[in-house]
Amino acid sequence: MQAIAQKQQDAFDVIIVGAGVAGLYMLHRAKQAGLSARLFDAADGIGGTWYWNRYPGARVDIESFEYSYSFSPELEQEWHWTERYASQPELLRYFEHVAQRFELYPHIQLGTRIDSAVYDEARGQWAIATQTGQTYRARFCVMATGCLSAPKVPDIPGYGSFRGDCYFTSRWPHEPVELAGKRIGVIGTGSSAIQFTPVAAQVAAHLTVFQRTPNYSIPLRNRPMDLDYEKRMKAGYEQLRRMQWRSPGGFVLVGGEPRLPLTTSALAVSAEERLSEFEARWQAGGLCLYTCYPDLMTSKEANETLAEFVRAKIREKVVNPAVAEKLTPRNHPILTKRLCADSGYFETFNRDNVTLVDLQETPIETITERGIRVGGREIELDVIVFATGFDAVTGALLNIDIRGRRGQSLRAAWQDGPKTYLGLMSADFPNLFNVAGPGSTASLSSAIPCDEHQIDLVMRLITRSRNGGGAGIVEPTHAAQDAWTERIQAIAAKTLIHESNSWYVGANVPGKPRVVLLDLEGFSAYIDVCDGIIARDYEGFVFESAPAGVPAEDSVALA
Ligand code: N01
Repeated sequence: MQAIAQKQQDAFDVIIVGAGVAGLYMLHRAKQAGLSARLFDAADGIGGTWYWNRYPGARVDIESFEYSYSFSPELEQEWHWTERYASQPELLRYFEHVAQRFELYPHIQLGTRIDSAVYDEARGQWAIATQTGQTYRARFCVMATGCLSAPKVPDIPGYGSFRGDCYFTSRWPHEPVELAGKRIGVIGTGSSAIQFTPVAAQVAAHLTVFQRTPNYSIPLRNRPMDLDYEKRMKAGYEQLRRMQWRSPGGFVLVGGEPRLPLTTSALAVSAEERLSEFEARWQAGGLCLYTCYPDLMTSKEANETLAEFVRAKIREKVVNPAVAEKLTPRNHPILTKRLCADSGYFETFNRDNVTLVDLQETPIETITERGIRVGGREIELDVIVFATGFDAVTGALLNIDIRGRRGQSLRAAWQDGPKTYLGLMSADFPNLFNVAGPGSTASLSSAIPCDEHQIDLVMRLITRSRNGGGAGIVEPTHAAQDAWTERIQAIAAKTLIHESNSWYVGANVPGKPRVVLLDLEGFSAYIDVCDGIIARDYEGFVFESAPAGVPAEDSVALA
């Protein structure tokens, strides 16, 4: 892996934190615009999510033709995906190829954790400090730290006392992990666990799944890439991208055909027609049930039709009716937690070497030296895998001590919940961009198009901040920020999102304010709002003139 040689330079036009999907594209755009840039990442490799989440079974659940960068038609044509839904190793190879192809590595500094970012008002610059005490300065700071990148520390009694091997899916080791013949316990039944479980079951002596909340999951139906399909997709890329950017989720393929979401209510059609639509999408695989009827997220009655459809599928798949019932979600509407897409998850519970422990019946009493005690009995294990999720959306950002104007801390400003304008910037934190931040459509929509769109907007804001003698300083107004923050909650209030204790509302992290973290109106609506704001000369943003006394070498030289 290449990383940059430590140079003397410590001042840049742009500093980017995070070498994942967003950080890499931001670096590419900054370079293209002639800005000096450095990208830092705590990891020893690039790839962000796909660097860390390398557990067996990890793969994307949006088709790779859609989960890939759209900014370069040449890249689209030359890259060959070997499967419909790329696995983690292939995704990592893709991002490494992108970094190589667009000559990003010389600007990337790996193995460097950023501890703080402090705004120096006199100079109109950010001072970014690493864990090892070096400070770098930049006019613009782009946090591309990811929505699902700060692992949640499990609040489980006895955590730390197990003498066997412990792994987090979100921090899976880079060395080979021996799971064959082991007694494995996996805690959690979210997307990560649902991918890990079927793969681990194939090699484990015994696998015990500790389930607190049963989850809805749809078959992924991954398969090797068919060359005719690849040819057809590559020939139609332009139209596919256009449709992605006009869709609420940033993905449109249903069984290999691009389709925009239906517009009729699920309740306006006959039960027969509805079932046949659900069945077609179930057979198509992946997350396309998201793009089905528009009222699935707003009407309990409509939602229940889909939930019941999936429950029936679980009963069909799981042979033991008592186990099937435990695996059946009944306490939250479907889609109000992130829908999972699996490769044989429910069928895994038909295996002799797999046991389900329902933590609602028998909660974990404690983790012991030898295993996990539930319901008064100790389940002995060799390996515990924590698939317990993330401090989502705000976690990674707030792990950095960010100080804006007057030394104000972002943690304090967001103590009752995050406040942003467009999920991108906050008042009193000039020139600080949080890509896929709270209040954006990130994570609800496909990450790559959302990140590309937001970064294009960042570049426009940077450019606009220099126009007409500006100093390259941009910041949202408090009024615009308050209106956006209220808008996010108002949109959410019309949906069923509050009916589950998900990371979407911060409910998975004890003490986190319970507010909706994302813009539920969706990607295309978000693009329309941004276009309107740009057309009204960046309504809601203020652009400053240069602070007096800023040395010339600190000023931003934009092409
Ligand atoms: O995390 P999660 P994840 N005791 O928060 C359980 C994306 N992703 O890493 O539901 C016992 O979904 C918790 O139980 P409960 C995707 O956006 C994408 O799986 O809180 N159990 C839950 O079952 C996803 O949504 C892909 O009751 C405890 C699980 O741990 C997001 O990342 C793949 C517990 C956590 O589930 C996060 O997914 C993987 C405790 N103390 C992830 N604490 C793909 O693209 C937590 N749990 C395919």
